[in-house]
Amino acid sequence: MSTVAEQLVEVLIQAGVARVYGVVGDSLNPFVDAIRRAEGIEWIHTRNEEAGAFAAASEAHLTGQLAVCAGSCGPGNTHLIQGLYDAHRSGVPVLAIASHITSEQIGTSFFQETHPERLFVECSHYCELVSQTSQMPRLARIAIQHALGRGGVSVLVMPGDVLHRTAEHPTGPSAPVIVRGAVVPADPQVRELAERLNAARTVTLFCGAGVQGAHDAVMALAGKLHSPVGHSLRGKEWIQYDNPYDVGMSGLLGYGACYDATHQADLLLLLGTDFPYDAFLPQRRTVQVDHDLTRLGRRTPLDFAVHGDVAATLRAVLPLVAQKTDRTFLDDMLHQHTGALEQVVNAYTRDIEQHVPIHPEYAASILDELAADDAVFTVDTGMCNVWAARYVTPNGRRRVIGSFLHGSMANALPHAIGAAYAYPDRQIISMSGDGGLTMLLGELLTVAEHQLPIKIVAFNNGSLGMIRLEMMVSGYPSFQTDHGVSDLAGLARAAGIPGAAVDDPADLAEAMYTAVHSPGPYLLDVRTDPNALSVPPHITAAQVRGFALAATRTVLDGGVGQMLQLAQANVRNLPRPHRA
Ligand SMILES: Cc1ncc(C[n+]2csc(CCOP(=O)(O)OP(=O)(O)O)c2C)c(N)n1
Repeated sequence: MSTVAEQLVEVLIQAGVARVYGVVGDSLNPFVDAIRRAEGIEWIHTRNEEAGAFAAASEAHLTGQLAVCAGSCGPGNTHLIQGLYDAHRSGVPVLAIASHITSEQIGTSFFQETHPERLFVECSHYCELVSQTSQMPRLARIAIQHALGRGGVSVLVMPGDVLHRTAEHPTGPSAPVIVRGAVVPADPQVRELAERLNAARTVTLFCGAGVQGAHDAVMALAGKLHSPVGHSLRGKEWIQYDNPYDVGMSGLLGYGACYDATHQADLLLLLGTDFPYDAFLPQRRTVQVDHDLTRLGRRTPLDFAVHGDVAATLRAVLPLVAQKTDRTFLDDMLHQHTGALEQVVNAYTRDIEQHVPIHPEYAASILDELAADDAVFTVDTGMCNVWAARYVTPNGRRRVIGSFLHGSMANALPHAIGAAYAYPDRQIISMSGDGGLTMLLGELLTVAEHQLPIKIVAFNNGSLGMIRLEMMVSGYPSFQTDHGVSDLAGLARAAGIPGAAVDDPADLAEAMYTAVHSPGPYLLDVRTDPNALSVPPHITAAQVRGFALAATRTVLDGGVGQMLQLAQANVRNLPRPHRA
């Protein structure tokens, strides 16, 4: 008979799990040993369980399939938390195996005792203690199905002694449902949606991550309605490419005419977005489509809502939507978008090749140019979010992920580790802040040990730059944000990863080329300007104050990379000349 640990491993293999990320230890040992002996599943050692959870989150995010991490009792569990929050808030299916102290000691304040079944409640859909062998393998299957079915984290709390015991029930076969069915909206809702779209003179579409797989349908609807199409940060990778209706992004990092298009339309249609910054939404004349009923009306009062997948809903409604004839609103917004980008772009491109320290915008634009067409970018929380939002040009094949909902620092490198396992044949680029990279610096050793061909582009401004900016616009002097520029390339080399530092913008293109084309891992330490995006020249003091106080949409206006060329191309292709 197999042990409970062996049974658990067998259930994971049946669910298609190929690896478990984490750090070994005490109560977890029976599980780790079962992995050692099993075929078709491997243990991936990370230097910190937090990184293991981030790596699993990334793998789940990119593939949509279940990914697994594990931590030993007590501190091994508590380290998992950050990455599990990230996975859970991003709605991606991760199972955490949280081993626990031996059963007879639970409740005695034993060495390393925590209560994992309480600890993980807030960052999971399902979190259960397996206290008896008779609960297995059923609870393992329920945990997996919760992670996949509800989209998020499940935690199995496994005392070491239970893992070690002989299984009571045969494992048996299992076929977890991995492919989701479509959420098809009800007919009356589809009809009313069509009536509202037809009745409105002007309609703007605002797209979130829920438009994945619905690009064609959104374009078809925009074409019929002559609608500007804006997006959130998470929606960008799915909708901004091949989009002649693009008016940019909304939110603190936003740019272009998205804000105006969403506020000036007669009707705003939210598609698959749970965009949290309600101050950027008009709070009126809004209709929402989402596959998750709980999100409807969460950010704004709604005139009407439809429960359905975006693609299924749009496919159903399109035949009922009449072709609008007046495209004045769309054309105005496209011109406004281009104008807005032209205005800001000069400030960030003028003399950029001579600017020392290097403009991070310049580094990001070169990276965008040199990165592969199907590269996966993982992006650190901090200013790298801004550079990725504005300079990484989506094309439908590239992926851009980050801790966009939990907003945790240090995510990019461990996310890149998960991405490298998920897609061993694709180029994986970690856009890391120096603060983020050094927060989980040990993961350089993980990259080196497993020879993961990750290209780490470190935006090394010697500063917690995002917070420096926040302090400044809130009227605080910057304090405790700048701790000196570290030799990140030297640290990488010490860890066994080739690396180079670059501080002369004239050398940047060649250095970046070397980095992205190196066959194995590489760290490019780009010495960037901590003052980037501090106060763009056309921003007034009142607007700067407004960033903190009223979330004005303009303060973070900065360079926008190829977005300007895309916008200019869209305007050039307008079917009639620009009206004055
Ligand atoms: C774990 C964690 N701690 C603190 C913060 C607050 N925070 C957000 S961005 C940031 C600075 C990031 O600095 P760095 O990685 O150097 O990137 P930069 O903004 O300079 O590009 C901080 C401290 C956070 N989001 N997560």
